[in-house]
Amino acid sequence: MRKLIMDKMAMQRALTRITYEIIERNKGIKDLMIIGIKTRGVYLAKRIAKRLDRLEKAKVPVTSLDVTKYRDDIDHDSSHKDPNVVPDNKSVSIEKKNVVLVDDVLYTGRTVKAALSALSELGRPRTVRLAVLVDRGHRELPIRADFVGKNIPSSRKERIRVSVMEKDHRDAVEIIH
Ligand code: 3GP
Ligand code: 5GP
Ligand code: MG
Repeated sequence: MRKLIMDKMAMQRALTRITYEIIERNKGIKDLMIIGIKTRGVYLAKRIAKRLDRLEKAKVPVTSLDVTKYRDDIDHDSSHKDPNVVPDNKSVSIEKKNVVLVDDVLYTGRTVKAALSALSELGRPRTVRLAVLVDRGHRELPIRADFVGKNIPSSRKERIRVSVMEKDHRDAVEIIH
């Protein structure tokens, strides 16, 4: 069974609110850098960066991290192996930057942990914050998001399907059980 949790408008509003929250927390966009976690986190990161550019009339750098390349996304137990972390652009400087990591769904927190390890290899940012479209609970590590589109309490058996226009030809968040 599938239930629509967020439609196109709800997703847009959530991303807009998160963008304002980022500006407020950062007191502007100085030294801000947006890093999307592949795959869908990257599209969401780009959308947030676009909103930041529009609101603050300046360009905010946006890049991506691949932390899921060797993760098995279907079998959760095997996905708990240490993921291979592949920063897209090793020459990108995160030194003293205020980094905002962006992902579609926050679940156990292991992906974020991998992303934090990847960042520490790239340099020492001033701050790292986390923005997610959906927090579905079930954390296995002491990790939380600073900016949340929507909290969706889920059972472990359920799945959250995030569809983005850029990849899936529609914007939607659904819960599948
Ligand atoms: P993403 O790469 O855009 O984040 O095939 C990978 C996709 O499967 C991921 O898309 C992710 O959103 C989705 N997915 C659905 N359920 C799960 C899950 O339980 N664990 C993980 N790791 N990915 C899941
Ligand atoms: P975590 O590492 O926190 O367990 O899971 C986060 C990553 O796994 C996210 O990048 C997300 O893509 C994926 N993920 C985990 N559970 C779900 C889910 O129910 N739906 C979707 N779309 N992705 C999930
Ligand atoms: Mg993801």
